[in-house]
Formats: sequence, structure tokens, C-alpha cells
Amino acid sequence: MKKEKPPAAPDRNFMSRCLSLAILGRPSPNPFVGSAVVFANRIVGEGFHHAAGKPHAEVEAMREVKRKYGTMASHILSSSALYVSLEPCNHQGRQPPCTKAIIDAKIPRVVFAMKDPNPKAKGGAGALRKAGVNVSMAGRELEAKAKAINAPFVHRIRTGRAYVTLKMAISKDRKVAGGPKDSPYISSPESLRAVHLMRDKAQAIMVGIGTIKADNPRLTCRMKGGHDPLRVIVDPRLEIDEKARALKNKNALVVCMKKAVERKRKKLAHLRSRRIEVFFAQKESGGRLALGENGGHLALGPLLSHLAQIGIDHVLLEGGPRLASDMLRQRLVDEMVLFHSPKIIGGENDRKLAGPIRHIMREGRANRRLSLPCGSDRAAFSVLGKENAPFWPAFFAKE
Ligand code: AOF
Ligand code: ZN
Repeated sequence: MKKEKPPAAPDRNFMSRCLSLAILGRPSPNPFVGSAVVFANRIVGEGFHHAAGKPHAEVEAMREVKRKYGTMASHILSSSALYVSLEPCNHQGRQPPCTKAIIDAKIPRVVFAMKDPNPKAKGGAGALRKAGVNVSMAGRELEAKAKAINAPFVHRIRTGRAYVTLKMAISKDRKVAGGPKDSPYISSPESLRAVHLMRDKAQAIMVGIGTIKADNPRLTCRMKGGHDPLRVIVDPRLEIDEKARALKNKNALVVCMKKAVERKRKKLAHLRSRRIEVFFAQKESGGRLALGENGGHLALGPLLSHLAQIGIDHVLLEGGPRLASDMLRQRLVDEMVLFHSPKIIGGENDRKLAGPIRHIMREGRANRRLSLPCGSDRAAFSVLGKENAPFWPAFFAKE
């Protein structure tokens, strides 16, 4: 096999800049993409894809050149290289094809980090080459980084399901914080900040009814300028109190089992009248298992397909341990972020939770890729799905 040449240092620096720009966006269900126009070895314009429906990164970068250089811009562009973290798109979607914008601007050279896996948009590199543009990729290392920040996007295109990150804080004595009554915050302030960053970047939070009953959490994003995710509550028997804080605004979805809630028509109708979505899940095949009070044993794959269809490509699974362990068993968890705290919760072990917590820690350890300090805690990142690198470290490092 031909050995790939590592990219020259300036190529690497310009593409690294594209990756830093990319993660400033909130593009879901589109990918994170950043771009830089380089003239005479200097960046003269840069941009990123802010949000679905908004201009693509390449167009943003070219626009900055036009804004800064006015009538000189077309001359500059026709002698520049364009760096972009994703292969330029070759289709008319909500935005026009970037390949056309690049060809029209007569940009002679394009460097990109990863191929576009979207069957509708791919093929940009070939189209540009056909038009005489010198096109190359930035090398394996940068490709892996671009793929990592787009793991949920790649996963959704490949499987049709939303990507799931299981996030959990675990004490030194292997317990999870049980809510405001007993031990509200074992996590360091840095970890708590990271959690709100995670809630801002994922588009949905998923919890079991047990967590709602025990903690009555708001499940909002308390980060300046952050966005509240959709609250997905797994509640097979529709036990949720309609006054639960998680249902406070209508951005919520309750997952229950049709058969188990037949006699709760009024409650269902009431939730729907408040524009809370109700999703019916089936019992896992085999059906021998009794329905756990905490929502276990529902087949949750179809829920993840439904979420992908409504434009959600990343779900943060926040607990409790039994729902998390069930999702792991169904092989629906793609990544894990475990915040290991040096604090001790103490007291008796909840015997019902000890098994699921052990399961979670075992899977975390077996699939661990790296860990980063988060104040006095350590955040450990594990990859369980087919994506090669964890999504979150780039975002934590930016903090
Ligand atoms: C690029 N640059 O910055 C992005 C690209 O509906 P549209 O027109 O926005 O197209 C979305 C698709 O385009 C998306 O699924 C992905 O394949 C590609 N995204 N391409 O050249 C960008 N965000
Ligand atoms: Zn594009």
C-alpha cells in the first residue's frame, strides 16, 4: 500500500484552524464545518457553518474576503487556496452547491479533511477536479479529527439513528448522585460547566422516569447563550406528574408503552394538548422480561430512528443507571463520558443500582480512549459505536 505523505506544516495549521472554527457552530442536523481562504500563506478570510439553512463554511470564508478586500477580492480568490474541514458539497439543498461557488470564484486549489458521507451532497472533490481545481486531502490525522467532531452526523447517515452519549457522574465509592435530597453535587464546578456545554451541543436529553421522580430535574441548559435540548423521558406506564419541571416548557417527549397506558387516555390527551409529544415504544422482543419500574426493557432503537427523522442527531443520556445499562445492553450507546469524582457519597449501597453501575463502569473501562481533568474530577471518554474517535474531547478542550 502506498504510504501517505504527512501534510506540510502550513497545511496542518490552516486545517487545524478550520477545525477550531467548525466547533463554534450549532449546525445540527448538518455537520460541523470550518473553512479558511489562504492567500500568500496567510489567512485572508474564514468562516464556519453556523446553523442548518445558513450559508456553508466555504461561502462564509469567501464572503469575508469580499467584505475585507472589496474590488480586489476576485483577484485574491483566483490566486488562493481554500481549506475546508469537509469535502465541498455538490448539491442543491437548502444552500446552493459549494463546488459551484468555488469554480465561479476561480479558486485554483482546495484542501479538505474528510469526505462528505451524505449521498445527496457527496462527489464535490471529483466535480472540482473535473473543473481543473487542484484538490487534495489534509492527511489521516486531520481526517480523524474532522470525523470525530462529526461522529453524530456520520452515525446518523450510516444508521438512520441518533447518536447517543451516556453521561454520568460517579463517586469514589461507585455511586451516582441521587439528587438534591441526599448528595446533589459530587461533581466539580468545571464538570458541571461541561455538562451544560454538553446539553447545549446535543439536541436532546434522555432520562428515565425514576430520575424524574427522584430529582424532579429541569434538564435545561444553564450556559450563557445556550439552548435547551428536547427532554426525552422514558416512562413506560406514564407515571409522570404533569407538574414535573421537565415538562415545564413544551419541548418534551414522553416515551411509553401503548398497552400499559390504555387506561390513561385522559392523561395522554392532556399531555398532547400541551404539545408534549408521546412516542409509543414496544417491549423488547422475547417479551419474557417483566417491565422494570424504571423503564427498562423497552426496545429503544425505533425511538432513536424517530429522533433522527425529526432532525436530532445527538442525544445525551443522563440516567438513571438502569435505563443507561439497558441502553448499553441494547447496543444503543455510542459514546460514554464518565465524570469520576474523588468525593465519597457514603451510606448504604442501593442494591438495585449496584449492578447497572458496575455494568456502566465496566463498559466505560473496556472502551476508554482518553481522559481529561475537569477541576478535581476526571472525565473519561469511551467509544462503543463504530465511530473511531470520541466526539466530546475537542469541545472540552475549547473550554
Ligand atoms: C459544505 N460546507 O459548510 C456544510 C456542508 O441543506 P444544505 O444545502 O445546507 O446541505 C446540507 C448538507 O451539505 C449536509 O448534509 C452535508 O452533506 C453538507 N454540508 N457542506 O460544503 C458546509 N455544512
Ligand atoms: Zn456546501
